[in-house]
This record gives sequence, C-alpha cells and structure tokens, in this order.
Amino acid sequence: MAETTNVDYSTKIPNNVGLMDDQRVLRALEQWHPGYIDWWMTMGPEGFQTSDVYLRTAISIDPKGWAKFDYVKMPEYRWGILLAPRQDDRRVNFGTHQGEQAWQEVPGEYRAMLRRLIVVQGDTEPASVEQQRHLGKTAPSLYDMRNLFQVNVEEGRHLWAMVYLLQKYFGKDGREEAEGLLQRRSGDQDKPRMLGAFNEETPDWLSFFMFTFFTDRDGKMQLESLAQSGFDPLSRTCRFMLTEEAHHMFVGETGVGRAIERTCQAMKAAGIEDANDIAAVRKLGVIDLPTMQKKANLHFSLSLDLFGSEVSTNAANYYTSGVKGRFQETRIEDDHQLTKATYPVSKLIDGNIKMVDEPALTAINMRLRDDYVNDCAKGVQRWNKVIEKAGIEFRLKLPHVAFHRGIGEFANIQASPAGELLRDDDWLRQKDRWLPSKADGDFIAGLMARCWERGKFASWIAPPRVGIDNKPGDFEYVKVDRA
Ligand code: BYC
Repeated sequence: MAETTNVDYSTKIPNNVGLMDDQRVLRALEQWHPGYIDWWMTMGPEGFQTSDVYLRTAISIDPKGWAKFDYVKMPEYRWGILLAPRQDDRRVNFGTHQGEQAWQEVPGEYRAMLRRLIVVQGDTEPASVEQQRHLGKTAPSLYDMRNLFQVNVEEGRHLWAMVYLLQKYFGKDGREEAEGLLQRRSGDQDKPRMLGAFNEETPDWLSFFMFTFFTDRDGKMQLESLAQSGFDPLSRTCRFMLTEEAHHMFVGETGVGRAIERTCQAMKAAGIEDANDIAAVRKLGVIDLPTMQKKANLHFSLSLDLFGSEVSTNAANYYTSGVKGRFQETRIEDDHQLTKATYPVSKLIDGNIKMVDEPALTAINMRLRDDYVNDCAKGVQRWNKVIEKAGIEFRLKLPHVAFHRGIGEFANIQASPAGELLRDDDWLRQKDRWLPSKADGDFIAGLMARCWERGKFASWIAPPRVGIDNKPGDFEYVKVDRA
C-alpha cells in the first residue's frame, strides 16, 4: 500500500507509510516489537495491563475524524506509524539550503545531527511512561485514570514514530539506537534517560498534571521546531504527533484547573478567605494554593532546562543546516538565515541579570524558550480566572527564568522566584518556601487515595465539565480488575 491518509491494519504494525512494500523496515520493526512489548509490560502502567480501557486509537491522519474510541487492553493497543500527508513541492524553509526541495533521504553531512535529535526526542517518550507507571493505583477517578493511560499509550506511539525513522533512514546505527531506547531507564544511576526532567520522579497526580502542562508543552515546542525540518519524514512525523500532544496538554491544564476549582469551592464553603492559611485549607482535604504554586515552580524550572543553553552553537548548527527550525518558522517575517540578526538574551553580567543582544543564530534556544514561556503564561492566566471567579485573593505566577535552574546561564547561581540573586545559605534557608518540601509531599501523598467508583472523584479534584468522547459522568472509562 502506498502512502495514504488511511491506516493499513493488515500488518502487525498499523501504518500509512506502505510498510507492506518495505520488507526490510517491516522486518526490523517486527524484530524490535517483542522488546517493546517486554518494556511495556515491565515499565508501563503497573497493575492495569489486563484492564479494559476506553482509549482512542488513530485510524487515519485526516484531522477530521482521525481517531476512534473503544475498550482496549493496553498491551493490545495498535501502536502505529503515522506520518502527516506529504505536501507537494515542500521546500527547506530556512538556513543555507533555503528554497531547495525538502529532503526525502538523510543528507550525509547531517546524518549525525539528525540521528542525535531523533534519539533525544525518542528517549523522552518511554521516559515519561516510566515516570508515570505507579500513578494508576492512586487515580482520583476512572476518568483521570483513562486520561493517564491515553497519554501513556500515545507516548508509546511517539517512541514508535522515532524508531521508525531510525530504522528506515539510519541503517545499522539506527537499529542500535532503537535498542538503546528500550535499555535506558528514567532515574537509573547507570543508564538514565538523556534529559534531566525525564529522570525526576512523578510522585503524585498533581505532579502528573503539572508535568503534562509544563513538560508536554516543551514537547509541543520541540515538535513544532522539528516539524519545520528540511528532512521531510521527520517533519511529517512530528506534525502528526502534535495532534496527539494537544490532548496531553489538555489533561494537564484541566487537571490543575480542576484541583484549583475544588480548593476554591472548599475554601468558600468553609468560609476561609486567606489562601495562605495552609493548615486550615489542608484540613478540608484539598490542596492549598501555595503548594500548587510550589509544584508549578518546580515543573516550570525543570522544563526550562529542556531548552538547552540560551546561547548554543548546537542550536545554531541545527538551524543553519535546515534540520531544526524556530516555532512557526514559516510565519516569521525575516530572511530565515539570521546571519546578521540579533536576539535579546537574559544573562548574568557582573552578578546581575541583564538582557544582552546576541547573534540570533546562537540564540535559537532562547527564542524558543521565550515562545514557551508566553504559552505557559496564557495557561496560568486561565487558572487564575478560576481563582478570581471564586473571589479569592491569590494568583499563581510563573517564577523568574533564573529560578532553580540546572542548565544554561543560571545553572551555577541561586535566585528567588522573583529573580533576586541569593547566596547559597540564603537559598538553602528559603528553598522550602518555593519548592515542594518533604512535608508538602507527605501531605499530598496522604490525599492520593484511589477513587475508582463510577462517576466519583477524590476529595481534592472537581469533576470535568464534559466526558471523553461525550460520555456521561458515570461512564466506566476503565474496567478495573478489583482482585
Ligand atoms: N538535560 O547546546 P546545548 C517531549 C545537553 S519533550 C541533559 O545547551 P542544545 C515530551 C545537550 O544534549 C521534548 N542534557 O543545547 C514531553 C548537549 O549535549 P551534547 C524532547 C542536556 O543541544 C513530555 C549539551 O547539553 N525533544 O517530547 O542546543 C512527555 C549542550 O547543549 C539538557 C527535544 O528535546 C538537559 N535538560 O539543545 C513526553 C528535541 N539540555 O550534544 C515527551 C530534540 C541540554 O554536547 N532535542 N543538554 O552531548 C534538541 O533539540 C536538543 O537536544 C535540546 C538541547 C533542545 C534538548
């Protein structure tokens, strides 16, 4: 079957890339498949592998009606290879090859670069499944449990997407990298995942929602940049992944939003006006807003690290070569070469944080990070609307970009969420005010009792406005084995 908008289910691996006619790649993928299933069974959602879950599966790449919903046992999910349709006469849109035909094969001189980017992208996908594998047990509802599993199976599919590119276009080393993606483990001392945030724990559901809001949003920005790539198969793969990614961010934004809503309701019902009266709010069985701020501080700062250094020759090389562009590259009005342009970068100069103009080419990561921060700020505003509507005087805020950083310009200093530089002892004295402390973690852990009755929700989270696939409130999204 040639490339099409419909998905071929006749092979073990659903696809729209004509795998039936590409026996070499089909065989390589079939050989990789058992290792993947083995990884899924040992590292995927713990305790739910035999449960029926109401999941969406991609059946087409047509944006209207690309998915169907049904009960599926997760290990039987049809992980497929799906690329957005090829655009006629697509060109390289930036860098030294601007205007040339987009590449259908990997250009020899950019092979190592492309392989690296695909492996880094691929590595994050199984990492997040590993990070979230314990959460099913404490799901605050069947609705939330189903959303978690939906995110997990789609991250699994995103791994498949990268593995397909490695196996089809990178020969033997591609196959070795595909194996490596199944060998590394989130948080493992000896063989950790490649990027920092993907080795952190996701200990509770508030973290899960913050992660899907902040870290999946880095995923969106990175996929948008890779979707600009002159290497057309990468671009097309990322374009389709973005369709799925949107739901992950929805899960994060509405998850945190519903926790906020519930807290505000409980405060109002109890007549508590001071959001900072943490002890009183916690007695209501909900998460106080200052603790939500701390979690947001943590996940935002970890996610900022995923953009790499503000000034990066790697990023400049990716851009000049045409392999990774900027967010919405084709909508930006400039020469798409950036050889003469500058871009303002926040830097540490003589112990102060200042904006300094740097060559725009080396500031590509900073620019993408700025786009990301703007996108996050809009979501935070939507959360604040919920608090405002409840008449509570508290607003969530994104911390300063210098706060709690491990990569780039601010990796070796300490700063407060307001961006004041701090001596190490000041930082140590105050950090529990800004980041979740052990006591905060213990409190949240105490709230994470499972709530698996149809239509019921845990004390700390409000129900959603509408069900998935318009299902009614008491729909059984997951048929849990209750043994
Ligand atoms: N942790 O020039 P630099 C997602 C390394 S999330 C550890 O500063 P560069 C998802 C870097 O690799 C999106 N190491 O940065 C979300 C380099 O090492 P080498 C994932 C780091 O290269 C939720 C060195 O430091 N996709 O999809 O311009 C759930 C100097 O690097 C980190 C991508 O990231 C870090 N945080 O940019 C599931 C896109 N940051 O090469 C999924 C592909 C930097 O010297 N990746 N380093 O050994 C990239 O575009 C780039 O690799 C990065 C770094 C943006 C990550």
